[in-house]
Amino acid sequence: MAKIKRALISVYNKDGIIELAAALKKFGIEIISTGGTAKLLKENKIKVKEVEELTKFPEMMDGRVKTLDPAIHAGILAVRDNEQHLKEITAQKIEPIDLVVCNLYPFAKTIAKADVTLAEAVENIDIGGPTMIRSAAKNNNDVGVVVDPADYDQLLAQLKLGNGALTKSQKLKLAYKAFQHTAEYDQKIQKYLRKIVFKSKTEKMPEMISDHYDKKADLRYGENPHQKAAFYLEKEQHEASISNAEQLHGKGMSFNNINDTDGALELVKEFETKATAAVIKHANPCGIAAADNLKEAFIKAHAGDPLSAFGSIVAVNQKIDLATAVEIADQDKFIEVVIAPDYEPEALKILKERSKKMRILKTGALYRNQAQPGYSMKKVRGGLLVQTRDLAQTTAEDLEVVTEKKPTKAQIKDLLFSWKVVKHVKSNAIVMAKDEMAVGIGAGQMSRVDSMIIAGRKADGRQKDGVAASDAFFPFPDAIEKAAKMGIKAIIQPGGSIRDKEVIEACNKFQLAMVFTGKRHFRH
Ligand code: 93A
Repeated sequence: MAKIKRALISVYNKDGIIELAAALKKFGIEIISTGGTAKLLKENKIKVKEVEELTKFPEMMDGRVKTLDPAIHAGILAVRDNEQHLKEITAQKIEPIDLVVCNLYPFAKTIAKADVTLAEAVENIDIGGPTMIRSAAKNNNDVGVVVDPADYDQLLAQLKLGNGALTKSQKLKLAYKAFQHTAEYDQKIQKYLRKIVFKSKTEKMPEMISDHYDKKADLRYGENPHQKAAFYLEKEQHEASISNAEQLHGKGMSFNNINDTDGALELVKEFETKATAAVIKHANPCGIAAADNLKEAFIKAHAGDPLSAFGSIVAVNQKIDLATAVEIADQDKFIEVVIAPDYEPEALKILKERSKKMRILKTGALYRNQAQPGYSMKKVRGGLLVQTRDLAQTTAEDLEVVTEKKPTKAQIKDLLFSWKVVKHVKSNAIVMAKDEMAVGIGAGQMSRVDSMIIAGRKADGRQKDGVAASDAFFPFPDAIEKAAKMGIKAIIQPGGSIRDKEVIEACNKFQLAMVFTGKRHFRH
């Protein structure tokens, strides 16, 4: 293992950095450093080279450009056993950098301040730091990267053991942590900006809405045969939707088909990262599952409530392959509409052969555009209710554990899964899930406890040790008792009832874990 000769230290959080730098010096490591860090180290009698000496540029624009320079990045990225790389850096008088110690501008802390401005937040987006971290992590064969002051002691211990060198596996582990760190950092920025962008776009409701729609087609009839109907499209179409999907096969889409297919498609769109299939009846999911492949997802989705799945609509979020098509085309299943981003040619052939009538729709890349802010509408006699779309997203970090029992990792996965599903179920909605499969759904009841009972009845034992999601808070602890008796082990719900305390106590009594999302997903 090659010894570390040169380290670049550039840290915002300077805790422990003097001790670390002093110890690195003892290994004979040369230290290069940025403005504030170099100053602190020099004040503490540690010899450092300032980055300017390498870049031959002063730090510019209040530090926005300090380390963004080939003198730094070629030094980090050069592959040490690549002669051409070494020749090229030597020709430019650039020396290799073997260790990067860096932590970033405090973006999260900045945006947590009550009166933070956008400009202030943006100024705290670190560019040079993540770039160095990623360079070092990419070249982890030759370079170590430390992003967390809590890892300094371990680094020194490893150097001591390695006689001034790090092993490949130590460097690979550090690289993993580094990419995790920059990914989380970027995600915080994205989330912060998302809030601002979406808010400003949807703040003002339009004065007039009829102008936004054009008639696409007359439909045979409406919800019932004695009603006339037509399909109108928004003039501006961005994201993939039922409105711009292409029909490849089958009978014309009816009013109810369009409505139900919309529900199916919007539901699977929630699950970008995993193969997901949803089975919809009357705009409510009767089954949905995510799995490692689409065939398995479809089988699990259909098995959620096979009885209700008769005459259903199926949406999936990935290209349909032959294996999945064979399952969908199964003669025992009666499916009215299939919608997917795309179809393998032999899959499409099988589906077309299944029935002349079955409608087959293709959306193209499902996640081609981020969800557009837009509106959802409801007709009332003599008027129209218009609201912004329910685009609220919930991640593991948004969950507040309120019970003595904490949910396990597997439960959190299922809680987040069921929470995404419950958003698409008519209120009052309860979704029971296990292993990323909806095992029981209670929809459209006037009392929450009834929805819980129905979900349990549909699950028929499969909910045991599973989780449940409730689209709105529990007004009473009665539904919790029912859930506990049915074997549910964790619950996700918005919280916010005046009886939250009693509801939490009921969970504690039955040793259930419960998390609050702080957001509700009514859908009436
Ligand atoms: O403004 S930056 O995005 N541009 C850079 O080129 C750069 N290089 C390092 N931020 C940059 N850094 C960051 O400066 C580091 O990530 C670290 O957080 C901080 C250390 O600055 P100082 O040593 O001056 O306190």
